[in-house]
Amino acid sequence: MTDDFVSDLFDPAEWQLAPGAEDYTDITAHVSRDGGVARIAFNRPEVRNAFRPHTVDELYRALDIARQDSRIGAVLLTGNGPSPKDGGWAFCSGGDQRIRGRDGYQYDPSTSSGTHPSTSSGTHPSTSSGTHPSTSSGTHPSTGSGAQAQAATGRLHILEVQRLIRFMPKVVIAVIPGWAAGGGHSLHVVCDLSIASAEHGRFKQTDADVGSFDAGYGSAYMARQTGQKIAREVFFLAEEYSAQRAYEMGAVNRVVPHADLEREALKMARTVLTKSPTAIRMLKFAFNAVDDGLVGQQVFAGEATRLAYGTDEAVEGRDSFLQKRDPDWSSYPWHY
Ligand code: S0N
Repeated sequence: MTDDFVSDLFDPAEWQLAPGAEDYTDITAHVSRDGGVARIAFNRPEVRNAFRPHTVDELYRALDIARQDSRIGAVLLTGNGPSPKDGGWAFCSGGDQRIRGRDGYQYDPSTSSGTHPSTSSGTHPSTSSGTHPSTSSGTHPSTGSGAQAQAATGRLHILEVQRLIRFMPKVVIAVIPGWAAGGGHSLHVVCDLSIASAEHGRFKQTDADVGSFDAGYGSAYMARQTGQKIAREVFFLAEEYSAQRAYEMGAVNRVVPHADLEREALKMARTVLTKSPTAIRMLKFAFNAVDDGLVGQQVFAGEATRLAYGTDEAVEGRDSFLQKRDPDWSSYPWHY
């Protein structure tokens, strides 16, 4: 990837290449020059930014690098454009239908022979800290060696990207310059905030047209956002709707002139950066918890434990054990 041309809406004065981004082919990844915001973009505008397995590998990697970068508080997820073919704009049009197999895997002729680039290292970056909720086995499912890696090459693991967005303690903003369709529509649903181009922002949940269905966040969580009737209409009728209609549904936070889209998105991100990182982290996991069952409770509880470890009371518990004495809780009242 070079910085020669990224997207018509991309302002090179604001961004520098993200670590490791030189090798990406299907996405671009940048960090703001002031360090607090990541910009990650689908870069297949000729197919309305549809994703193939390799795209998903790169997307997961770039998001996870942003997750682990303690300078970054907000991520812009967008699609580069316009299409060199016809000038059309897209956020993302979901799974690349040209390579979809009967078994739910994707068979990509350009990557299915030999070792998939993202599987060659054998260890997913998110496993280095060992405890990310989306990687409970400690090894990313798309990694491995030999036959396992070969099989993993075709797997459409976009749902793992959804979980990474959901569980990363940073604010992820969907910046929608054009079509959000199918699995691309679901990605915008799972992002924390959405901002869309007034002129080109278009939404269509095509899953039922092509025989796929996001029965998780894409549909059920959308119903939480818009109400059941609207979400069912979006899925059952698969009609096109505008950015303004998406705003009226409660599916989009802001609709802005196309030319201002990335500037306004960056402004939103920078507003987030003025807030307490711990407050944002706890709020995001609190918003999630109500819909995420025991996993949501576990993530929120992990954060509560981390905060508790910072108190003198918890230090007394640890020290009493290490000093082989009874703990002295007398300085810590039973507050009401
Ligand atoms: C986005 C739409 C509505 C845009 O319409 P418009 O503007 O008229 O453009 P087109 O002329 O249709 O498109 C321009 C070029 O781009 C190609 N293209 C567009 N989308 C895709 C796509 N998703 N895959 C492959 N190519 C795509 C067009 O073919 C055209 O190319 P040329 O110029 O060569 O003709 C419209 O394009 C549209 O409806 N697109 C399809 C949207 C769609 O149905 N997406 C898939 C929905 N399902 C999912 O995303 C689920 C994926 C998934 O999560 C999954 C999970 C597990 C297992 C498998 C899958 C899986 O489905 O793979």
